[in-house]
Amino acid sequence: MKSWIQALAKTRDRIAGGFVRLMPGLAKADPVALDEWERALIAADIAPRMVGDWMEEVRRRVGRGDMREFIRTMLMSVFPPDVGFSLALHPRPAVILITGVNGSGKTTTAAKLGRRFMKDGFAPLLAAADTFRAAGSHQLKTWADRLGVDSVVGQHGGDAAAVVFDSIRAGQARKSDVVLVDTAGRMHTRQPLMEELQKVRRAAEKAMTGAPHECWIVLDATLGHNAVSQARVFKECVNLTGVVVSKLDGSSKGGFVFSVLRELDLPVRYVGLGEGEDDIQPFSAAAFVDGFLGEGAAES
Ligand SMILES: Nc1nc2c(ncn2[C@@H]2O[C@H](COP(=O)(O)OP(=O)(O)OP(=O)(O)O)[C@@H](O)[C@H]2O)c(=O)[nH]1
Ligand SMILES: [Mg+2]
Repeated sequence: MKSWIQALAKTRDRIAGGFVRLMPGLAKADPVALDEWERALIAADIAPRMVGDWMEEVRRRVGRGDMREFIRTMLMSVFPPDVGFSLALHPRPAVILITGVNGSGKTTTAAKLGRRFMKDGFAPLLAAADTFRAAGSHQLKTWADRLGVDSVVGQHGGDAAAVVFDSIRAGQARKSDVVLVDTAGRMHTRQPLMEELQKVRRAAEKAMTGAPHECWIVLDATLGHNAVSQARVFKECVNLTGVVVSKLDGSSKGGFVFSVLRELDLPVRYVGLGEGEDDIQPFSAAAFVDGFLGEGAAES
């Protein structure tokens, strides 16, 4: 299982030596260190507007006391307090629709979440509603069988909306706690595919009042800030309620996570830290900021 510190190594490596190296210079109000710090933030794919705001605060503060703790608190304040996501607040079964562009990590995320919920004592059901790709449903079914999680699988070429309807009804009959619906990848620019997603959503509503209770988009962290523009289109189309960031471990642009809430008004629910079945964690502002700043950032 990968840690946040390991997973954010590539983002930190973008800045030779990492952020911690710059701290002594900031503490001494060294203008070169300040410029380097600003460039480092931009290189990590943080929105320039946010970097501008931070730099103003940092410049006001440099040379006065412990910069590391000041910066850590400033970065943490971007996020709401860590409360985590609670299935218990939802009716049974809670229906979670997992959406996103091609290859973003939806199927892997659905499987990892299924395992996580099962470990937490819930009864999950994985619904393979990617009927578009021949291997789509098969891939989730393989995960489900390996993890020992219940599943409903759609036929290749079948109607994804029908699979969603059937899987929610199956979840009710089998007394599942949560139905995790894996959908086919779609480009946000392809209108007919986005309409199909709306149809999938309506099928969930028809199967169970109030469903889907959550609709998440999986954002590939290797795309950095570009992933945010995709999410905007999905949000307009299907009323997203949250974000899962995948592949944080493979990304050097992890800084985009700082802009998700401000630009999309959506919480980051979970983060994928690797390809393994346990490499998913509830989003934690403290873990993210410490991973971003590097070893030693937490103590000061
Ligand atoms: N390193 C890393 N790889 C990941 C992570 N999540 C997914 N992947 C990899 O990303 C690739 C695509 O993952 P899938 O889950 O198949 O993506 P998808 O969104 O379902 O793809 P489509 O259904 O084709 O749209 C796979 O090779 C996964 O192993 C992660 O958190 N870290
Ligand atoms: Mg998939």
